Amino acid sequence: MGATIAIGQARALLCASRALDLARPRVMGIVNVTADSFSDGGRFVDPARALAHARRLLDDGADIVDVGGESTRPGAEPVGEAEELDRVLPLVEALARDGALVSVDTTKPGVMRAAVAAGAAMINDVRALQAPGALEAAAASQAAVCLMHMRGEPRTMQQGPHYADVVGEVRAFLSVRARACEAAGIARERIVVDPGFGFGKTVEHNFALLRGLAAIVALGYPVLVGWSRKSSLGAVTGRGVHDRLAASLAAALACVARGAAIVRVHDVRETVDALKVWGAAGPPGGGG
Ligand code: 7PM
Repeated sequence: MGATIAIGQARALLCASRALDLARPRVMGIVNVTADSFSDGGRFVDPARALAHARRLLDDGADIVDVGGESTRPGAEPVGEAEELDRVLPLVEALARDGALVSVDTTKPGVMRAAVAAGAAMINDVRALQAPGALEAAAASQAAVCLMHMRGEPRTMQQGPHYADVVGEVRAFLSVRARACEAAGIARERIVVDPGFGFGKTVEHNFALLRGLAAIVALGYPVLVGWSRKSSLGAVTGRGVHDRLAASLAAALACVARGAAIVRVHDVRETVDALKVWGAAGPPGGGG
């Protein structure tokens, strides 16, 4: 009675040996192990500090922690595989030992394989497994995969991105990549898609994608969104990167209202509170 049936929406995501129930929205906490992460100011290059930060996010109610050692910010330079492994593996191992659901944010098949062996249960790839060998590395695991849309390359993607129909093009890309995963043997219950806010998109493109998010949700895969602290929120509010909490919460709720299943955020504690109130409010028009 009063249950909202979202047609075509998955109710659980298979992540290696466990299933993440998606009956309610889930929170992925961001753990950057990079020297140049735009919003952490490089505070978490030290692995011990990164581990403490990740554990706090879990304490704050993160359902997933996303560990990344290669900065994908616009203009960023690539990081070598050995360096990325050094940054990421000790964290993945320690957090998996704690029993956390660990995601690895990488585009490199070698890092995917090593991270999965160290206990990562999700692969978050901003290149949607398009690097040579990445699809095979993911398929050889039982990890969940997050396929993100990006237009262009991180170094140059914000230089005049153009779309005739941003929602249609992002949706078509995600559909093609998800089908490629399924053809490679990745069960559809393991697949998540992500429109990639800020990745080769203007402010207008990002808001068009938000308004049209239902079309991405309608693909039938759980949708993950990452809008936390990003510059489009600064464009709307005029706030700097460290003053975008309220904007990030509003963006997360706007996405969840349109069917997003997982929100990737820096501010886990506040997002969990916002989602609790959101959940308690029930669907709009639900009456008393
Ligand atoms: C500039 C833009 C600086 C983006 C930093 C970022 C996403 C992600 C990132 C996302 C998924 C950040 C990012 N963003 N993975 N990795 N979705 N799946 O905010 O939106 O950390 S990097």
